[in-house]
Amino acid sequence: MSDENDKRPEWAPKEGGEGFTSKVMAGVEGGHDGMPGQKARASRRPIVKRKRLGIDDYERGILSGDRTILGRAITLVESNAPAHAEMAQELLKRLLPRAGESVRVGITGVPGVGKSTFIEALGVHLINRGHRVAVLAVDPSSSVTRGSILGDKTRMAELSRREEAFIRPSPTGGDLGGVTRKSRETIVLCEAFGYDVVLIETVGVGQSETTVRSMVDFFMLLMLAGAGDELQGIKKGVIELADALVINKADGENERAARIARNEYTRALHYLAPATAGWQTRAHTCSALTKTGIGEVWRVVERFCERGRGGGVFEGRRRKQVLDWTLAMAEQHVRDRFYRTDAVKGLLDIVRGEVARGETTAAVGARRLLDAFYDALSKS
Ligand SMILES: Nc1nc2c(ncn2[C@@H]2O[C@H](COP(=O)(O)OP(=O)(O)OP(=O)(O)O)[C@@H](O)[C@H]2O)c(=O)[nH]1
Ligand SMILES: [Mg+2]
Repeated sequence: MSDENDKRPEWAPKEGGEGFTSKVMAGVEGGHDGMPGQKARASRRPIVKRKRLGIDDYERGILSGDRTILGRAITLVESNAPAHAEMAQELLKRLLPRAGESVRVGITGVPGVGKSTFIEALGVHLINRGHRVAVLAVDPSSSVTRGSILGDKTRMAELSRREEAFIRPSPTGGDLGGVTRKSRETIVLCEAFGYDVVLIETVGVGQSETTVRSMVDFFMLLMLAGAGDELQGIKKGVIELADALVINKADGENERAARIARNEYTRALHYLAPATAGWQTRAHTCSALTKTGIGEVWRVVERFCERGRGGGVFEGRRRKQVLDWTLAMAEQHVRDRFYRTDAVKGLLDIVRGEVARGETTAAVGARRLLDAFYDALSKS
């Protein structure tokens, strides 16, 4: 067994291409990286430590279309080490002028609705039309449900074999704020690299829909028709975030039910405030499995972009997103600092008790905590 594929994680399909950035690669191969061409027997070779990359290597690699370097740059922005953070921010600053040229599409829906299958079908459709597609996943609960995100990759076997596609699983670990930052920065890297469509899959868990909505231009909710209450399983409020509802699995016996559901949703949507000003959200049907209706769904996205770009809605949303994000990061920082301050920690239980017993008013309690906080800040 000296096949290089053996070095991949067990969930990776045998034919998976470079899109599987997390595959384990042999350190040295014949003809690779300017090494003299020799018959590499990868499995017997000791794994050679990868060369450390400097900021210029990252920049050059990304701008020249080196997907291995893109993968490593994403690992860099995902790192929680302070030394990496500084380099990552410098790299992002350099690449920012080249980012922003893509359409960012968020795709959500309950587990099993067919998101990964849909992304596979849509991704291949887009590549065949000359696009370059990056697929990212946002899963704030990934430390718990890691299995499902890894499982996704096998559902995208065809897409992952295509040169023009890049698939990156969800960043793991950390809170929602951390995952959000990593995903947003990964989008910048992918755009600078030249991907003009970024598809972001998220599982309908916790706050992930709102998070993904805040980083995409177009947000799509995949749904299923049929059995009883059609709203079942979909969290309240998620429909209001969507620019399109897509009823998947409209194939075989399910096709008729899907059409009926589409009409019902389209009627109901008229009574909801639109997710995007000036855009009427509608319901559509498709089958990710038979690849029917995929082109139609993409035309909806294209229409949305044409309209949005013309009226400035598109740019306005992006500007607002980046500003909101800036402030959210600053607020998060202050909040963390507040709760990590020893003087505040020491006082918190006391104030809590006094306020609960009605001995102190809320305003006085807050004032005491803030005084302790500012006092500690001025001494630090
Ligand atoms: N009949 C039919 N089956 C489909 C269709 N799309 C997906 N499926 C099947 O539905 C199952 C779940 O599909 P996935 O693409 O993994 O669903 P997902 O939404 O990504 O699931 P999670 O990642 O677990 O949240 C698989 O068995 C697919 O083959 C479709 O259009 N028609
Ligand atoms: Mg999936």
